[in-house]
Amino acid sequence: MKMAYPGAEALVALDNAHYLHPFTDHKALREKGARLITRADGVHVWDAAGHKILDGMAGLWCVNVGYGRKELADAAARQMMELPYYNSFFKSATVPPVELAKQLVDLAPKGISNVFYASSGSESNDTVIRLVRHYWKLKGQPERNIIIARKDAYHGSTIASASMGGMSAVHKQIGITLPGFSHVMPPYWYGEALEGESQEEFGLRAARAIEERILELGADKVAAVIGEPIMGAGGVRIPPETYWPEVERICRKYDVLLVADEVITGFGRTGHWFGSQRFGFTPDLMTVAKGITSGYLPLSAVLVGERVVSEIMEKGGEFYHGYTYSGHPVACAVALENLDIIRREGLVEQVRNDTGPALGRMLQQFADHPIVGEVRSDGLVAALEIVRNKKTRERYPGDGKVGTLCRDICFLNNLVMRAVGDTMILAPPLTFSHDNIAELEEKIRHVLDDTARGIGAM
Ligand code: PXG
Repeated sequence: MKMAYPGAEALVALDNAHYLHPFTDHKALREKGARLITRADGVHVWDAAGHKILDGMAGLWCVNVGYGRKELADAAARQMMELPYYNSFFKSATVPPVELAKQLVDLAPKGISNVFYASSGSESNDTVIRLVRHYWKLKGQPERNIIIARKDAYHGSTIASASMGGMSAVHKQIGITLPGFSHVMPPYWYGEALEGESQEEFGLRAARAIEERILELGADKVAAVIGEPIMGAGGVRIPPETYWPEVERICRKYDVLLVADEVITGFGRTGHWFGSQRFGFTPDLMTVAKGITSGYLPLSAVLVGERVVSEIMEKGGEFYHGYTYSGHPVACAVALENLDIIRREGLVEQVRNDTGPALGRMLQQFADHPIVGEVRSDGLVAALEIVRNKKTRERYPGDGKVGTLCRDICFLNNLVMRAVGDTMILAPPLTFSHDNIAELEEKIRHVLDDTARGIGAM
């Protein structure tokens, strides 16, 4: 194929020769070569061949305000000329992270009063682990060191955050995962409910799996419970409304810290600033990343509640933890401008009252499609689950082969939709308009029909 971007073929060859990509089967990648993305604007990206592609994943769940925002580039350039870098170790601070901390605290649920910065969700979750253990040591209960997480959770790719995550294939590849984590069932009604069990009943049962585990381990051994308000990379699993309030009640009952991993659900994704506000619970700690800068620069943070902060402040003693780029002034300047855009354009309200419900209505039409088992969405995050038998919810054999086929057909139709097994995922930029929803609808119709024909289901 003739490529529109100069030197594209040579670049793809160099990519094959020298670039190890994240989460990639390199043997398979080499057979076809990478798809080179060369520019973007709004909710579309362009590849080297000149295809205009609708980005249904906001990059990787992060480009919340969309592409091509000059304000963000200007904010970065201004800060780079003023002060490109200084650290916040050794009793120093720079201006943007201070201002950003105040804004984050004001946006977060009540009780959150302080911010610790890093550059990625994985690092921030490592910080969560360090903070939680530090807290219980300061409290004189160092034996409280187990963190309960959910199976299929994604908390990052460092050894600690991946051990805390619940992905069995990842654990198998790591070999010896870190001790100190215990995994319980996820709140995945469509996949795990008993026959006739309502969403509400199932939500309570899934929450009580945490209580059972606390009792099994001994409450005096459990430091924290961590969860994504909506599980993202695990397949957009939206918990029943009963789940989080019950998890919160259980954590309070046994005096266990509650941690919300808001890396995906933060900054408007669900039509609320944070997923914990959407589901009505108050975490002691929160991890944020991705949408904090809309992905324009790497930045993450742990938002820390008064319960933990007061212990650290009162007892004193150095917390031996931090990163060179903790509170990077340029990344924080971009985050400040990004929050301004979200507020100025009313994106959170727009998702909650307008485009979120509109996306949900559009997708629900496909619930009748012959290969679609369940359609679920919340704000601008959604999933279409492909099944062989709609009644029994039987999946296709082949461990995600149909999802991969569907994703490849998306590529052919200039749509980015991610596959998790046989579940197709959407998390578009929060600027997604009604026109974009109409464009998406047409593409999804083609993609699902072609996928169904491809597997002989239509
Ligand atoms: N927590 C959650 C909930 C995430 O979704 C991380 C932590 C780790 O963040 P960093 O910045 O270290 O990547 C994530 C990241 C996918 C996919 O395929 C999802 C993520 C990362 C890579 C791929 O859906 N989420």
